[in-house]
Amino acid sequence: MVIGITCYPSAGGSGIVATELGQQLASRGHQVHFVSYALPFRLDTYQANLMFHGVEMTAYPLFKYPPYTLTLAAKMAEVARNFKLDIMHVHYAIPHAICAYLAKQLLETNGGVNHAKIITTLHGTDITLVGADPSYFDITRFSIMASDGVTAVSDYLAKETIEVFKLDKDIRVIHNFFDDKRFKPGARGCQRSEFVAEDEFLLAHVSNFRPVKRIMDVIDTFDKIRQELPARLVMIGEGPETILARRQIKKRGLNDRVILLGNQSRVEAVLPCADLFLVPSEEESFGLAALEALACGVPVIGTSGTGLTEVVDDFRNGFLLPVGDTASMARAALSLLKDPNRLAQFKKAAGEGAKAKFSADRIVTQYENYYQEVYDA
Ligand code: GMT
Repeated sequence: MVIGITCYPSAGGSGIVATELGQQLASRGHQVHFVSYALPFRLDTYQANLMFHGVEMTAYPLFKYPPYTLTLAAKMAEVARNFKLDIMHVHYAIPHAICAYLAKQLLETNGGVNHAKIITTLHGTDITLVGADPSYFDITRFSIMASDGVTAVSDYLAKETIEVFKLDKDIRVIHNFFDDKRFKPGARGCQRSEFVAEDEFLLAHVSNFRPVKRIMDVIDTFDKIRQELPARLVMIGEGPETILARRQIKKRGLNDRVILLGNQSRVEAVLPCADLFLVPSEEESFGLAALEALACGVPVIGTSGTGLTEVVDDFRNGFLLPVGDTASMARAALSLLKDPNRLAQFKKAAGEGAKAKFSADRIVTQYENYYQEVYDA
């Protein structure tokens, strides 16, 4: 098929899923066209069947807020027309779903023919935080209803979407996935000794450092752990809470215990070195970062009542605890770290569980089948 993919190019989960999906589809022989304002974060190597179309913005003094939505819609229409797209797949509803709708209208004006179907993939905060905000609610609901197909990255998110928007629409759940050729257990490509001494444990965290990730809980949980066991924490990513994190790390005297790596496009080079992954988020529709950790053989300490329940097998390859309960998170982590046999079992179950449920081979086929189904409808 000829597939257009629109996503945020920044280092967030939705852009990463969109990029990895495009790469997988291209390697299966589909022609994939990315449309965005910058080259997506993980789209860093040439690949056959894969093209990128940048959205150029024209600055004009009248525009306090440059109208990216309009420029993007026009670009999507241009790419759809020039390359005869079969599918316009947009990731993160706001504003991409409404841009796809506009692009379709543009293509169909003046007797134009459009055969591209719009598929919107909902990722989480586009529904739970931003979409539910009164200023975006109606337009988000409209753009979901106007899509030819809608997918959500978890049952949790699909239910939340139906509930929040009172929708009568089929939402197909297609879970996130990982490339098992890159994300593997074992310390390949990463030197544990770069982060910890031989007798120390390594904890890891990856996120965009937004308030929803509860970065202070990551630091607090780690602080409690390292008071009982020799350990270090490696934190990957950056965002609005990075400054607060640095301040907190300093205040607690953890400067030599916490390594802040900033954004890294190849997290699979670091994750296999870790013993445990911390993701104490307030909300998580799925938790791609947690899946990538599991895939690398790293058990997860995360939050219950979120989409993480579909990713982590509680008491098998991780522990899920109430939001904010850093005492229980630290206790769960310590119980594992102090029991080498159990830790080894959890690490094994992490890699196996991830591969059995979320390998690219399995999930990308679900997207291909869904594309065909929506195209034929
Ligand atoms: O929270 C993030 O990491 C960013 C956000 C995004 O859209 O970029 O992530 C959401 O989409 C990811 C990919 O589907 C999910 O794995 C995350 O759970 C989800 N984040 C939230 O729901 C908070």
